[in-house]
Amino acid sequence: MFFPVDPTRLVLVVSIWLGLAFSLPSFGPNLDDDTESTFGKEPSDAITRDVCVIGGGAAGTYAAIRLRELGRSVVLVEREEQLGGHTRTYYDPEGRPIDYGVWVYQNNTEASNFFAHFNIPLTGQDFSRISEGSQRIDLRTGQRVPPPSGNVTDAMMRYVQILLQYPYLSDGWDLPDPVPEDLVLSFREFIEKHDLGAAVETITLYVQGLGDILSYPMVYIMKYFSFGVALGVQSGFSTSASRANGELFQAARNELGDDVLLSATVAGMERSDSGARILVATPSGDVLIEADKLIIAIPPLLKQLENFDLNDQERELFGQFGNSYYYTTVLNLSGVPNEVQILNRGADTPYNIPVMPGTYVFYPSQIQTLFTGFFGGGSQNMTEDEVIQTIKDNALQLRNAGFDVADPEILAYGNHSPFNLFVPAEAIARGFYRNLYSLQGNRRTYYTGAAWHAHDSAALWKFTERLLNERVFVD
Ligand SMILES: Cc1cc2nc3c(=O)[nH]c(=O)nc-3n(C[C@@H](O)[C@@H](O)[C@H](O)COP(=O)(O)OP(=O)(O)OC[C@H]3O[C@@H](n4cnc5c(N)ncnc54)[C@H](O)[C@@H]3O)c2cc1C
Ligand SMILES: *[C@@H]1O[C@H](CO)[C@@H](O)[C@H](O)[C@H]1NC(C)=O
Ligand SMILES: *[C@@H]1O[C@H](CO)[C@@H](O)[C@H](O)[C@H]1NC(C)=O
Ligand SMILES: *[C@@H]1O[C@H](CO)[C@@H](O)[C@H](O)[C@H]1NC(C)=O
Ligand SMILES: *[C@@H]1O[C@H](CO)[C@@H](O)[C@H](O)[C@H]1NC(C)=O
Repeated sequence: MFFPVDPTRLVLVVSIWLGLAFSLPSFGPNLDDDTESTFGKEPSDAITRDVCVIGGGAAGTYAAIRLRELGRSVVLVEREEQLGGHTRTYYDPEGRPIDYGVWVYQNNTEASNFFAHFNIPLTGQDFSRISEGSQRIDLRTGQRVPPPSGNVTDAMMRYVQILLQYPYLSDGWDLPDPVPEDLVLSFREFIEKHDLGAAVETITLYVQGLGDILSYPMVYIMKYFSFGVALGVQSGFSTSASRANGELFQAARNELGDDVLLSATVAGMERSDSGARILVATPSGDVLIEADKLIIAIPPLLKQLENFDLNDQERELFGQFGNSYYYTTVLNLSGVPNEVQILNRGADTPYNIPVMPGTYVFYPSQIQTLFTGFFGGGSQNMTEDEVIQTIKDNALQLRNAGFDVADPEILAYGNHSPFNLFVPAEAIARGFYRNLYSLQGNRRTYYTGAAWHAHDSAALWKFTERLLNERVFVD
């Protein structure tokens, strides 16, 4: 997610339709104490918790912190060495931070409360300095590309008016049956139907990482460039005042202490209507977790769910997901002025959409000569070497556009793949998401994360808050 171009402040009168029904929960009994080894080997440690959360990205970390705050015992299981998922912060040799993953937040209650919980101050993010310095260049050749023709402000306002017709998109995937036609058109068809060509650049600069975006079912674009995001464009996004969003997850890790297992993978699982047993492999040995409830907050691809005890229904639904590939870097790109952002545009493509795999944008950081490079792999699973080579090739094309760039040096690399999980429009029309949502609560298992709502941290915190209050605490 990214928003470097500010064609417009959307002038909208807005009513907020979301109300959270907070219900104070009662909680079910713990699992029967049954110390017998479930998975054929004796774990070195066994723990009992009200809730086990798997996946310590935006959604899972929020769930774990809130559950503890509301008096539940919890354990959070994360495969990597740190929490945060798509949130990454690079520190230069002098210790100055650059966020090169999640960058800005919608200013909603959950986001401000979550940061306030850790006493991390937020500030407004102002894009105007940078967006005025945008240069559009085809990074395959260095050729300059003109800005979109037509009235961008007008097209964006019409797009947002269409969004207002589908308020339930802000809440998850509770789509009506039949699913409205606009939502299952491809992005290409939708643009043509509503004459929104002038809005494509703005939308696609924000909606990054999807792959072949013109063929995407429109509902994914609308859930990404959502009404909440449009509000952010109008009244500002928030970001950590230190410009180091990773601090949020560092603070969460400190607070969770022994209740977080890092570098931990699921080695076995047995769920039933009375609870879950999860065997987790950690660097200090296997841990058997007995939990009353399980929250799964990872991308639900079969590949990521090895050793989970999936039933036929779960396997059939998760097996339908395809995914895209998305990468980021921090690079030292001397020769490009610090107030200039480089937008990769296709000189000869529909709506000048950049060609994938390729760079989306080189965005200047607070530090002279350092840029974040956002990179789309499209449908290609690339190696780190391939990504870095293509980014460097793209940067060197800037010489043909008149920039005296030195050989770019890559200072940090982030692999955000698998990024977006999607199914075809026909599956959505047939009720894929209705069936997916019917899994919530089965065998005491609940799901959150981007595949269940949107790639939007603040929106996921709101979604997770509702899941806790309306399902996890109530069932
Ligand atoms: C480059 C980039 C920039 C973005 N910028 C913004 C932005 O500015 N603002 C914004 O709101 N959103 C932004 N987003 C979207 C981002 O907010 C969401 O994608 C969000 O991170 C999704 O959270 P999640 O918890 O669903 O998934 P993730 O953050 O991906 O977390 C999933 C976690 O589960 C772990 N995991 C996976 N499999 C397993 C397993 N089998 N066992 C244990 N752990 C596992 C992963 O290691 C990861 O930590 C951006 C995303 C990217 C990639
Ligand atoms: C977020 O919204 C609140 C309430 O409307 C406001 O007080 C605060 O200043 C906003 N914060 C930022 C960083 O925009
Ligand atoms: C573009 O559209 C907006 C909103 O409809 C309008 O206010 C503005 O005058 C238009 N600009 C031009 C140059 O036509
Ligand atoms: C970036 O490159 C310039 C010139 O090549 C060099 O002077 C500077 O130290 C580099 N900065 C970092 C953080 O590597
Ligand atoms: C991409 O390829 C790597 C190396 O072959 C593999 O480990 C990884 O699982 C693949 N990722 C995805 C999302 O398919």
